[in-house]
Amino acid sequence: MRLLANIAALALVALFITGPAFADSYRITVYTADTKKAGTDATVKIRLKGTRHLSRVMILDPPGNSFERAQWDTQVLAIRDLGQLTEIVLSHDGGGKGSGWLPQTVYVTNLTTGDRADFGVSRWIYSRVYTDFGVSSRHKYKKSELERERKKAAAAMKRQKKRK
Ligand SMILES: [Ca+2]
Repeated sequence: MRLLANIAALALVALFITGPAFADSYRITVYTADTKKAGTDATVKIRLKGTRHLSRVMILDPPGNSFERAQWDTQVLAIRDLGQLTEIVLSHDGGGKGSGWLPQTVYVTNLTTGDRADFGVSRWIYSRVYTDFGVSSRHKYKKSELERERKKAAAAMKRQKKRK
């Protein structure tokens, strides 16, 4: 039991050390295609792969009715610096009616460093199928632009909260 307690204590310390203070803000922006039945109400998950780390599988749940046809959705997540992003993995749980989902593009911006990776998706994501996409292009925001992007991200989150 003491060993277990020690492990638990260590885990807590590790959590504290690697916690939000050391995390970067990642803005994830998704555009769902303007195609019949492209939208979904399923619980969408994403995993980010970078040159340094692989994130855990994270639930993407932007405020409001997200991932509808021809709609932009934005969410900001705190994740430790993954290095240069190389890949994303998309999936969903099949929830809701007609859960098939057709995202067109996913932009992932590290709002701390100003690095944006763009992913062309345009492929149907079906229930419990993990589909990975390689980076299509990259962009680096200048310092002045980055400030604007941070404000835009905050505004987008607020707008969506109202829509809910
Ligand atoms: Ca939806």
